[in-house]
Amino acid sequence: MSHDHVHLAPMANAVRALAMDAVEAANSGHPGMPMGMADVATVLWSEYLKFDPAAPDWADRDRFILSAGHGSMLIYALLHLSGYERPTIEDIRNFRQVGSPCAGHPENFLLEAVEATTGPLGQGLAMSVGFAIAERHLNAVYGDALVDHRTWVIAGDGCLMEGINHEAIGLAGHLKLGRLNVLWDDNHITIDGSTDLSTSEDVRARYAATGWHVVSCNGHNADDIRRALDEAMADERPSLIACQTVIGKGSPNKQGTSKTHGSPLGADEVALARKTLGWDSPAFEIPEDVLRQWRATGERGKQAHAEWRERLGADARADEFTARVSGKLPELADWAEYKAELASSKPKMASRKASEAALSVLTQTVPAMIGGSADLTGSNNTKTPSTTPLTADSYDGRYVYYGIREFGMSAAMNGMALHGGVIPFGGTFLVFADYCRPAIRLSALQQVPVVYVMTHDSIGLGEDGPTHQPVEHLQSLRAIPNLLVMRPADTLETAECWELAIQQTDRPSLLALTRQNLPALRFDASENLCARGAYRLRAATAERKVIMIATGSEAELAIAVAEALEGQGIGADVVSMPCAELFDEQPAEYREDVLPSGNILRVSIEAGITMGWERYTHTGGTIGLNIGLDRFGASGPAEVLFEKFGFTAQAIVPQITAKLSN
Ligand SMILES: Cc1ncc(C[n+]2csc(CCOP(=O)(O)OP(=O)(O)O)c2C)c(N)n1
Ligand SMILES: [Mg+2]
Repeated sequence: MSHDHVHLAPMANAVRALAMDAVEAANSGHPGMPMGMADVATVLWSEYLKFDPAAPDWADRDRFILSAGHGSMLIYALLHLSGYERPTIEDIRNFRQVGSPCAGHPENFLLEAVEATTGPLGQGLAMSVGFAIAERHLNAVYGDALVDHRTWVIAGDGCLMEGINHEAIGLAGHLKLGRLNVLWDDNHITIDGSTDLSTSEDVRARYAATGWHVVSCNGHNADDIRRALDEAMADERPSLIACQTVIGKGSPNKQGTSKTHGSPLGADEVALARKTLGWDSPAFEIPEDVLRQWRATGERGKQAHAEWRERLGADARADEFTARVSGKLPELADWAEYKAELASSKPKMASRKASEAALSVLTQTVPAMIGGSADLTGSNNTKTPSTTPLTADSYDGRYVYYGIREFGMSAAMNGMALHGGVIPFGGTFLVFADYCRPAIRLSALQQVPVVYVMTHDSIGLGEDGPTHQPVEHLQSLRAIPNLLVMRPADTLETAECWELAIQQTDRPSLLALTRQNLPALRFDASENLCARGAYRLRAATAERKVIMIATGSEAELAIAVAEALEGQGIGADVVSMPCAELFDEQPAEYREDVLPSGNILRVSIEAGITMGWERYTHTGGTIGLNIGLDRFGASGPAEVLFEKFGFTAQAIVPQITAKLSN
């Protein structure tokens, strides 16, 4: 490679200038990180990264993830300078303003070339592990000609200090993801000041201990950066490249201090930095020769992209590959038959088993599905005959043993989904949704169709006791926008929910499934009623006085209650509500039909907190009844617990009749 040493410094200074000027204009933002990493990023983008600014969706591009998302101006500057259509210089002038795609932190849904939403420290790097898994898997399936790219990450001290970093690098080291290269902005500074305030960890030793290759470089010396990048690319292991940098490099009075981390430098200091850097262009103006140099960096990728397109054109599986990376599902062969069979055979089984049965059919027809579990494979029932293990020796496998790394698993699944070409699903106990909640939130924010398989969804798990019994989880997950929380009531509903989950293109789904057996409740598979979110499972025979709304294992109970009420001449509907979010999206007439307004008592039944159920039960002047569990559970057999906590017809019927008579 021939390197034009002379021009790298002005190119890097263009990044610095845009960063400090945009932060100045917004009067908020983080200039330190982009200024400190400008040299490293310039070498990476101009000589190593495989990208084509004209085709941000090119399937075989290298992925660049700015895990240190607070340094968002770095990626905005790189994208603009190298010639992407967006962000424009106008977008950058409007950094951090409503309507600009240059948001405070990089958002994958605002700029096509932003691969992942970052800012919650540690998660960008952890998602990158998923990107790297997806790349190796698709490479194993489609070969070097179509899939052969790297995942580059810029991470800060914060990303490496967060607990999730341990999970992420452990998984990456174990899977020997050699195409994952992490550039660590090793600047010894965080918000509070020197890293000496809070850590004395030997980060390099920790990475080495988890199977990573570690190399260091002077992050302000282009030759040294190249040496380190070359070494990282040559090594078979994932690499940590510790780039020794000075935060805010170029700001004469503030560089090297936390003052540059998250505040504008101030007009005077910006002027001094211009002098120091030898940068005399006005704010937001890039000298033509520097811009030309930057625009030329896209040429390498343009060429590579053209060659790749030729290979794709000649590939027998071109159509299949293109459909797959664009997220198109194949025809679900045998699926209608499968559901019809459930409706007629009326199996009694736990919904986790029902999920396994559905998955067995789906994973056979949908090769993009990659499963896994955080060490609860036998409990979550996530493994099927079609999903052989994905290991360092066989990336073509489709089942990841994530280990006891719920957060790492979930972040990796986000990365896999963002990469494209794979549909990740992974399991743990519902109670441990808390261990991965920040990643579930990012699935929803990033609009990716990850599927969370969360079993042991109530006190119905029994003997493991309150540490393992979710109580507040369902409602707290329903509080996350853009997440479908699904709690099916029987095998058919479970199949329907799975069908819906894999059909989503821009939101994640979470299936809450039972450990204990459930009877079949639905005997007609002609329409996917779960798609409505809620539907009338049982219609009142006597004059309707009560509507019970139940989810999952409590649907069976609601039917028992309804039958007891009918015995007293009280007509009772049972509405099964597997997915409140989907119900809320239904047209008003449908919702009115299922939950008619007027003087009918509404009762919610769910073995979890009642908070939130008032939305469906307290309407039209009627205060309904909420049957739930507003306390922690207890250790014991499931049936005993349901009885103890009032989940029986005997306990519920009198509450309803009392309510009706006053
Ligand atoms: C999970 C999480 N916790 C806290 C923050 C707030 N925060 C943003 S940047 C930062 C310091 C990060 O330090 P470092 O990664 O070294 O960045 P540098 O100061 O070197 O740019 C913190 C605490 C965050 N964004 N995410
Ligand atoms: Mg730092």
